Amino acid sequence: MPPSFYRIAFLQACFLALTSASPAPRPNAVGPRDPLITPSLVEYSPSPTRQEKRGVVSDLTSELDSAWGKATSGVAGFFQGWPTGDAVASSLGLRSSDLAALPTNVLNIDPYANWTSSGWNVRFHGNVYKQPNTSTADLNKLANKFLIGTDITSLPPDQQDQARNVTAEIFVVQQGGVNVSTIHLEPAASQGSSGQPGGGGAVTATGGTQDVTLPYATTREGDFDVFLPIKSNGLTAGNATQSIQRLNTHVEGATLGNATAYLVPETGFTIVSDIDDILRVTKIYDPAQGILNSFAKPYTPWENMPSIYANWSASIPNMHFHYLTTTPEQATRNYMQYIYSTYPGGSFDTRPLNFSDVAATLSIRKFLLVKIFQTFPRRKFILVADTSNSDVMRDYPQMAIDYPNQVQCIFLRNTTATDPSDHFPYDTAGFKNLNQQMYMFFLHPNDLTNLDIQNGQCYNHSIPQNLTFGYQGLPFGVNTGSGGNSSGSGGKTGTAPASGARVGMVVLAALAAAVCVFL
Ligand SMILES: *[C@@H]1O[C@H](CO)[C@@H](O)[C@H](O)[C@H]1NC(C)=O
Ligand SMILES: *[C@@H]1O[C@H](CO)[C@@H](O)[C@H](O)[C@H]1NC(C)=O
Ligand SMILES: *[C@@H]1O[C@H](CO)[C@@H](O)[C@H](O)[C@H]1NC(C)=O
Ligand SMILES: *[C@@H]1O[C@H](CO)[C@@H](O)[C@H](O)[C@H]1NC(C)=O
Ligand SMILES: *[C@@H]1O[C@H](CO)[C@@H](O)[C@H](O)[C@H]1NC(C)=O
Ligand SMILES: *[C@@H]1O[C@H](CO)[C@@H](O)[C@H](O)[C@H]1NC(C)=O
Ligand SMILES: *[C@@H]1O[C@H](CO)[C@@H](O)[C@H](O)[C@H]1NC(C)=O
Ligand SMILES: *[C@@H]1O[C@H](CO)[C@@H](O)[C@H](O)[C@H]1NC(C)=O
Ligand SMILES: *[C@@H]1O[C@H](CO)[C@@H](O)[C@H](O)[C@H]1NC(C)=O
Ligand SMILES: *[C@@H]1O[C@H](CO)[C@@H](O)[C@H](O)[C@H]1NC(C)=O
Ligand SMILES: *[C@@H]1O[C@H](CO)[C@@H](O)[C@H](O)[C@H]1NC(C)=O
Ligand SMILES: CC(=O)N[C@H]1CO[C@H](CO)[C@@H](O)[C@@H]1O
Repeated sequence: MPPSFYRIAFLQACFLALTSASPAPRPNAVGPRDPLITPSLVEYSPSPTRQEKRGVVSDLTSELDSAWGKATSGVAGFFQGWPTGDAVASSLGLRSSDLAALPTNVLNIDPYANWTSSGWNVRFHGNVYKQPNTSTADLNKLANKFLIGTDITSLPPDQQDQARNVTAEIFVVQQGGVNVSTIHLEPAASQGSSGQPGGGGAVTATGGTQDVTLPYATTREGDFDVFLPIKSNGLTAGNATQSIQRLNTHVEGATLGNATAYLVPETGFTIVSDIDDILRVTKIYDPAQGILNSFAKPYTPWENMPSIYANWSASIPNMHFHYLTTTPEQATRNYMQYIYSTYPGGSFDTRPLNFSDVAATLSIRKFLLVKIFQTFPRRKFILVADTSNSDVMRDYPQMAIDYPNQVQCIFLRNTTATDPSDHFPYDTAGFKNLNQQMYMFFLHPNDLTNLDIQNGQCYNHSIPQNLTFGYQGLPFGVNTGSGGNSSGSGGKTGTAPASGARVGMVVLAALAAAVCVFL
């Protein structure tokens, strides 16, 4: 394990401890009773003076912010601050005449469409950019900025090639103020043997051939994201079919701008699935590994997760799949390629470029979830991800509260359980008032087999749940929260120090301040 990892874990501990200790602790909650804390204090606090502690803690603030950003948004966090537009042009020394000569590329992200009184309403979204022809030597230099403790030249040739390709995708020059026209639409041919069909029951559309022009130019960052009603031209109405119809969307003049639009009827089930560490092995909680898995190594599925989705796609009529990841838009193409060759076809969402600072980054998932929930107010959603994303842990249960009739199931892989290198704490507080039948923390894809999710059976009774409804997986095995749920087959809540939680956190604050000195 890279030492930097422990550093992040401890910095998180500092952050958590300091933030949760700031309200005055209850008077009766004084006194270090938690046996987990004492041995560590001895082990980790040689002799920093009080004055130094203060200084160190405040000096750490900015580092904490960035570590916290990483901790809370996983790989998306490590990939915080990718350069855009002018920054790329200047870091590559590009002149405007160089740029003018480059072809324009369009990232056309697979849209979904809802049925409205004006007909099918398609959410076109994506990015317009130019990709400079950067030399191998420059790409190697740039790639090394991302790789942690690895020089690109030490990787096998195919991995070097991929790392350069991904780096080249990051160092693109987004094109603001551009009109996106013309987008050609036509019925998508059956996907046949290449990849998997577009979700349960997708059919070849009965019409829809037309050209559209988006009503607004791209944003400063080159993004476009707009709902646009299209002409029927023979399409089946959304209230006259249960099937998903698919249209090819092709942006004129762009060699890479093809995507499939999913015309999704008013009722039915939609899976909203995260990708990293649930559909592919990323290990976002282990920075060096996470970066290698994202930049250089071929994407690999997590265990037999593809067979779970294939079964849901085949057996649940008209299942709509929507892949929602907060990975930056620049990496979208790699994600789409991997997903469409491994999982059922479906619409896609990634991180729009205007969400740039840490606070905005943490609000993306909610923003995108709300958008799809409001677009399909009568569909039921099955939300899937893993415990290492703090935004998931907060937003998924909140969606069940804010849209009580729209969340059918929440499935969260407990990454700590199967991967001891995951030391990211996660907060289960949001699940406190949810019915256990609608959610499950699970260990392996097989735990999801034989569930009757259409009828709301989302909990597999053979998987004990260990929710404390507070922070779990903190350093030293500390949990916070009221615990109390003993569910599953005699599963008992973990080591949650119920009323002593605050005590633990106060002591941890002091401890963490001391520990940070030595990192
Ligand atoms: C289907 O939707 C259209 C457009 O919203 C509406 O005009 C029509 O009455 C609906 N038909 C039925 C059977 O509900
Ligand atoms: C990219 O640059 C290399 C080296 O300068 C050159 O050989 C190649 O033709 C260029 N490719 C394009 C598409 O311009
Ligand atoms: C890298 O990109 C080139 C050019 O698009 C492509 O031919 C090659 O297969 C890619 N390599 C990998 C490993 O993705
Ligand atoms: C984009 O389209 C609008 C409206 O058709 C037009 O006024 C504007 O000049 C166009 N912008 C560019 C950069 O072509
Ligand atoms: C994109 O779609 C257009 C029009 O259907 C087609 O001619 C072209 O070959 C497609 N490109 C790719 C890369 O699939
Ligand atoms: C980003 O742009 C979208 C529109 O494309 C807008 O709705 C959203 O509020 C913006 N988000 C931020 C953080 O600026
Ligand atoms: C269709 O989606 C748009 C955009 O989210 C939303 O405003 C509208 O209410 C939806 N229409 C229906 C009939 O659900
Ligand atoms: C996740 O797994 C870890 C390690 O087995 C366990 O301590 C923890 O209680 C589990 N969390 C949940 C929510 O089940
Ligand atoms: C809950 O804890 C039990 C006992 O440690 C463990 O066997 C089980 O896998 C845990 N459940 C989850 C979802 O991690
Ligand atoms: C529950 O999980 C077990 C173990 O992964 C699996 O064998 C079983 O099929 C699952 N489903 C049900 C309904 O028990
Ligand atoms: C496949 O999905 C269906 C529908 O949810 C379910 O009834 C069946 O048990 C699943 N089969 C497996 C092996 O998970
Ligand atoms: C399985 C189980 O007992 N779950 C319960 C956990 O606690 C919440 C809130 O008290 C209940 O709603 C669940 O049924």
